[in-house]
Amino acid sequence: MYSKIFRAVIIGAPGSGKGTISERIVKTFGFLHISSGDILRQNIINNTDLGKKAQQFINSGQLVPDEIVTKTMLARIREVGNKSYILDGFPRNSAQADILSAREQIDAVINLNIPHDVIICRVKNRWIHAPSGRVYNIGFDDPKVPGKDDVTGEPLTQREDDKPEVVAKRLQLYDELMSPVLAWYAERGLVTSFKGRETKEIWPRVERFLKDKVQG
Ligand code: G5P
Ligand code: MG
Repeated sequence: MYSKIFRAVIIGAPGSGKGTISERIVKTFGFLHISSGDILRQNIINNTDLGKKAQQFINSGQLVPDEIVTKTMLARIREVGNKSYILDGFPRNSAQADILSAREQIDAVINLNIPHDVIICRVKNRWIHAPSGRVYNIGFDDPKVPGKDDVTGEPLTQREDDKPEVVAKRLQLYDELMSPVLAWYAERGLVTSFKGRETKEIWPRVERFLKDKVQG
C-alpha cells in the first residue's frame, strides 16, 4: 500500500487491544501482523513440538522460555523479508529486546496504556475461535450467533490463560518485565503512547500517527 518499509512493535498489557489494533493496521496499511501469542497458540492446536513445550507456560500465565520464542519469532521475521510489519507480543523482556535490536531496525513502538480495571473486564468477555485465532468480545465485537464463529459456525471457547487468577499473574509479569523494555525504547525516542479505555478512541489516534509516519 505504501512504498516505505515500516517496522513497528505494539506493546501493551494482556488484553490492552494489541491484537485488535493490529488487525486494523493490517486492514488500513497492509502491514503483516506477527503475533507471538497467535503463533504459539496455533502450534498448540497443531500439537507441534513447539506447541507441546509452550502449552504449560501459556496456560499458567508464565512466559515461554526465551530461546524457544526468540528462535521462532526471528525465523518468522526473516520469512517476511522486506515488508512492513507490526510485531505483537515480542519482545516480552529485555533479553528478547536485545536480540531483536541486534537483528532489526525498529521504526516505532506503539504503546497501549489501558487501565487494569478495563482489562480485567474485557478478558472476562473474550471468546475466541481457537483454530483461526479470531477474537470476539461480548458487548464490543459480538459474534453474529452467540457462542459461534462468524465464518465457520464452530463453537467459541475462552482462553485458558483468561481465568482471573492467571490474568492477575500475567498483568503483574507484564509490569515487571516490560517497564525496562519500554524505558529502553523510550530512551531511543521510539515510543508513542496511546492512553484510553476504548479502542474507538485509541484507533483514530494510532491511525493518524501511522499515516504521518508512513507517508511523511
Ligand atoms: P499473548 O497472546 O501475546 P497478551 O497477554 O500479551 O497475550 P492478549 O491477551 O492477546 O495479550 P491483546 O492482544 O492485547 O491481549 O488484546 P485483544 O485480544 O486485542 O483485546 C482483548 C479483548 O478486548 C478482545 O476480546 C477484544 O475483542 C476486546 N476489546 C478490544 N477493544 C475493546 C473495547 O474498546 N471495548 C471492549 N469492551 N472490548 C474491547 O501471549 C499469551 C501468552 O503466550 C506466551 C506467554 O505465555 C503469554 O502469557 N508468549 C510469550 N512468552 C514468551 N515470550 C514471548 N515473546 C511471548 N509471546 C507470547
Ligand atoms: Mg493478542
